[in-house]
Amino acid sequence: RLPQIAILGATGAVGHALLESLESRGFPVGGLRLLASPRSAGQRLPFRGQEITVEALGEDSFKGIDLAFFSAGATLSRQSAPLARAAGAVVVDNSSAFRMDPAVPLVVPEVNAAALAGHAGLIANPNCVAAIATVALAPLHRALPIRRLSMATYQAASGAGAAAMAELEQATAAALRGEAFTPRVLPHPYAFNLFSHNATMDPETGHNGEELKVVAETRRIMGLPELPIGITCIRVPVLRAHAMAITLEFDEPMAPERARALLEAAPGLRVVDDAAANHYPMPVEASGREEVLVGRIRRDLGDPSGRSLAIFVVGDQLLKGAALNAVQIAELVLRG
Ligand code: A2P
Ligand code: 11C
Repeated sequence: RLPQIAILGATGAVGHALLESLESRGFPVGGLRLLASPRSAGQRLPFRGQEITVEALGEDSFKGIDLAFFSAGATLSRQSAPLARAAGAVVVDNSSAFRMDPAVPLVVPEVNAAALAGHAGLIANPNCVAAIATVALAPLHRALPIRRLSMATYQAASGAGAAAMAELEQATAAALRGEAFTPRVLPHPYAFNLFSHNATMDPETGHNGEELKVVAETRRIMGLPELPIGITCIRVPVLRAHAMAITLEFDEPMAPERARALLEAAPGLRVVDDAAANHYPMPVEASGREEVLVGRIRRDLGDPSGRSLAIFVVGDQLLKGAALNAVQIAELVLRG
């Protein structure tokens, strides 16, 4: 029997990408229930040549469901996970609700698939920066232990949802017409601008919630609970791919050529590192792609000991940063 599948948050940016990924990967689907808020009930979304009607989330939404993807925010995940579990569904949750719960595996299949063993029917899908970064960090760390990381991110609108993507387009169009535009979704003007990530600031650490999540989740996925990580997260006017400049300090010197060979052989990655053409990873080339792009592989001039490398990593926020990773987790769950 093919699995009965539900998507909570089907009308959102990640919801659409989940439909794309289920389709593009030929995921086995016996039936598909699309769930969203009452605002979207009755809307029809395309899947494998059919149109599926969106239903409002309700008490019985998970009856008969084997596998549920959640992407409607942490509050709804906390409310709906017990309902879906009680109905017998395995939940792959894209929110931050359960990511640091020791009883819930937090999984990037290329990095820590083994963490799925013995899962209790609830699996957390990581923050998009953590998922994309660890695909590039893990193969290097397996070869030579990383002892410290420093990163700056350039994050796309999609991380703030479908409404933020629309706001980027509207704000840019208004700016080109010379018209005023008042931001409604993001806190600052988005056209021809960038700003510190909109997550809530933690006055104690001087870091925002996004930065703290990336630190905690990267440590957990890599199995390095004490790894020192410096980070600055910035929102940039890009639609759907996150970029990150990462400096890695290893226990011993790592030659850039060796790092490149390790990255070329690693799953889920494509090396884009053409110095002659000045061609490196770019959001326009990462958007819509499953692989994470990595390039600018070089010795970090800021560390005279020679133990540090710098890399530039770009991945589709909606695919590897969210939906694709969730579907890959579900593939492993079905395989058992
Ligand atoms: P809706 O489109 O009906 O508001 P995004 O992150 O792109 O903004 O998407 C958020 C997703 O979460 C959407 O599918 C949205 O549905 C869904 N959602 C928001 N609030 C609720 C709710 N109260 N019940 C069910 N789904 C919700
Ligand atoms: C962003 N990464 O780009 C965030 C959004 O941890 O799931 C997703 C937050 C999360 O704004």
